[in-house]
Amino acid sequence: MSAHRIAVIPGDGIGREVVPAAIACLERIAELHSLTLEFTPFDWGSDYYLQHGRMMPDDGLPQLALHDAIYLGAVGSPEVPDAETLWGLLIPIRREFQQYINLRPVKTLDGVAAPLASEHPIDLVIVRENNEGEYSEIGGRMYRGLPQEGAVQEAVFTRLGVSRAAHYAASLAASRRGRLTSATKSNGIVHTMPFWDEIVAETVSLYPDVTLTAEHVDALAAHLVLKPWTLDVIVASNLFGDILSDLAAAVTGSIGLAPSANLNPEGRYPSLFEPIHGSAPDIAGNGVANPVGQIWSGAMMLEHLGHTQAARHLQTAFEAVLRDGVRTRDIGGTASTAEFTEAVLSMIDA
Ligand code: GGG
Repeated sequence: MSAHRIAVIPGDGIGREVVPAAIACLERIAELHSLTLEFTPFDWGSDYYLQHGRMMPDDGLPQLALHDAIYLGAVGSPEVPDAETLWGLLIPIRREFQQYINLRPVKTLDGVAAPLASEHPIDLVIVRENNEGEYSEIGGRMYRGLPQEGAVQEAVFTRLGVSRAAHYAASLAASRRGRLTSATKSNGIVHTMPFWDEIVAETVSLYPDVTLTAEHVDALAAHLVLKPWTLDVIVASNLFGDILSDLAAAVTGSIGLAPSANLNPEGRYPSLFEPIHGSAPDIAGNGVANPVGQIWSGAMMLEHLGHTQAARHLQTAFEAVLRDGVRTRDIGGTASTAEFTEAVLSMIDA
């Protein structure tokens, strides 16, 4: 079995706590399934920025290109301007490696109370367009400091970008329950959203087994809170997908639970795996962060690398630990990150 080279960027805050926890689990799984996972750590992030004035070195992207996958913790620090942390690291990686799909599965997990979703289990996937849309560098500030000061921010939607996200989402829906919901806001956003709607509808019409519903993002947010179990696959723009996935994860109990895969579906470039949560500076350093989102992202990485059985083993292990009642603070328990991780390691061996 050939080795997989994995670039590891713990990043900031709790990223530095949950990444080592998840790597311990991945190493144990690798050992049991005779896989060779070579983890190469990169100390990039906000501390690197404070020392060097950038989030990663100039040759950061070429260094990452030498790997089969990238495993990221979190970025964000109160000491670094917000936009630097994303535009100096995460967004260049997503763009350089054509990771145009951000896959964000959300489901209820036994042992985790989800008061808003107690009636039926939730099992949905958000397909977020990951390379364009509202995440755009086009715009500017004018008349700084004057009463007439203003800012302009453009959103960019292309036929290529929207249609490939819609294809991916439709094909995923066809392999699941056949229901695709598109997040729109074409009543308020009069150019890009009608364009999004047209291309999504055109693309999904090629999938006869998929039923498409367009929902305004505000109504969809309410839908996610009130009847999330009726949703199957959601396709959304970059910003809408980011917001909806935090909301959906919170509905299942905590944003600490949810994983994500930033995929280059063609496999031409490395894909990146990260939990959806951020660096949580308010709890960083206390050893209490929930490592589930990071561990689950690791299972998605194993699946992507072609190791379905190993991925399932990891997934069933952390799910069994939750079912047994071992819980971190964010989901009503008392377990530390280390205690939860120990429980997962024992479950892997069981
Ligand atoms: N775990 C990844 C992370 O640090 N996320 C923080 C964040 O704000 N991400 C924005 C995004 O995914 O676009």
